[in-house]
Amino acid sequence: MKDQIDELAVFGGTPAFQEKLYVGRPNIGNREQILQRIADMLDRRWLSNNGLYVQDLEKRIAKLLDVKHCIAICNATVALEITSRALDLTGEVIVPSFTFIATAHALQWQEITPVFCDIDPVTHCLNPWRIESMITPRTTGIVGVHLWGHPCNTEALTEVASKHNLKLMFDASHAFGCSHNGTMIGNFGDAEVFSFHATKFINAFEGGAVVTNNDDLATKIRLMKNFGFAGYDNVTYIGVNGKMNEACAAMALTSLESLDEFTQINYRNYKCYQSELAGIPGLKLYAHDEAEKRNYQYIVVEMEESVTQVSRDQIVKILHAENVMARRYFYPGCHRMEPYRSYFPHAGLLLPETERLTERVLVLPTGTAIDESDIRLICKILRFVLAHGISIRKQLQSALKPAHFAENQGEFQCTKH
Ligand code: T4K
Repeated sequence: MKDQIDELAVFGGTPAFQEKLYVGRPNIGNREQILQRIADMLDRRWLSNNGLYVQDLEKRIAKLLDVKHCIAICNATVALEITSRALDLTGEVIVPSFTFIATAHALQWQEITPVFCDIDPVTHCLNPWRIESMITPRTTGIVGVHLWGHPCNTEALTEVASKHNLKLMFDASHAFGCSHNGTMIGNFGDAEVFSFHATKFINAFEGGAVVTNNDDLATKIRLMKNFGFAGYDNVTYIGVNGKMNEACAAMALTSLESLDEFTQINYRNYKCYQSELAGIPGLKLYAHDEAEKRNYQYIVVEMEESVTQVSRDQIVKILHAENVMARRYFYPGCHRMEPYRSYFPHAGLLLPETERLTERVLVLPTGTAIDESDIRLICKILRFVLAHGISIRKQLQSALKPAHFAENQGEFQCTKH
């Protein structure tokens, strides 16, 4: 452990970890089971197109979430695209900017304008009280994001959507296995979309699903994800290829069987971070509601730079040097990425909480790939750095003179004027 500032890897010391610790390291589950499923799949020679694994996965998810329909899709981005099209969204749709870019892109890809709305500073989800002022005659829907697995204020969103005759769907990519007032996420709005990307709580290598209690919508989405085929040689609708293949479904089924184990490990890690970070001035761990079902997949820390003296970006640089690959999700906010920043250069004026959070949030590694001793060491580094905030900031600044930081996809480089 570091006793002197010069021992930090950013100043030339040895990195605390020999190998990189990543945010979003995949949970693997039962290796023998996945390999057995892949072998069976090869023996059966049924690799895609609504195979047995996909059917089984859809049934198990619908049962687990107590929802009428689950339609497996190749990834959540395509699932969002298909669902928004099936809901006849057009014109403008209200979304948060503090989310992964796919939430906005899925709309813009279909020439639907994402209108960015600010978030609640505590939950980091859409602020329902800000929505009415963003509604125009072109608005057709709202897409809420259950960020970090925390449910949106579904009651208030449902009320505003029905008052203005808007469709309501949720990007539930982070919220598989989570509940809201005792009801599983998957049962809110017109439809909800999950991601089973490799980095997600339950993973299918790449994958996603739409869940809904609406029979007609489910039928439409099933057609749309399979080119519109209603049977052999019979296309009744315009569609795309959104199918999940059998290898992905095999992985998802295996992952699903480890849901309790993954939850326990994530919860153990969360509690470890909670106790190790307690009392560090200027750091606040995002609180998961333990009275509800949660997957604890994201360890989110907010930093108050006026207290810590080192900025969030300086902390990221220090941690990366120690091989802790912390992330700045979801910096800089969708509204500051293309094409949106060119379309709406002043969007930030209406998004004060989003702008504030994108400068403060740090996401730390968790999941089955790390253990409590890793977490204790990460937190010790943070505690040490923040105990010497002013000196470290000065040393970082002088080490960088006369160059300045430039950003490149979360990494930092020095560039000359
Ligand atoms: N809506 C929301 C709210 C989302 O968060 C996402 C996805 C979507 C929609 C769209 O879902 P999908 O269409 O993907 O199903 C990553 C994931 O690629 C992305 O799926 C996820 N959100 C987002 C939060 O994180 P990046 O740009 O950070 O990816 P990347 O390559 O930097 O990897 C993330 C971390 O995971 C790294 O620290 C490395 C590690 N990693 C990654 C992979 C793929 C591994 O250790 N092993 C791996 O196999 O977006």
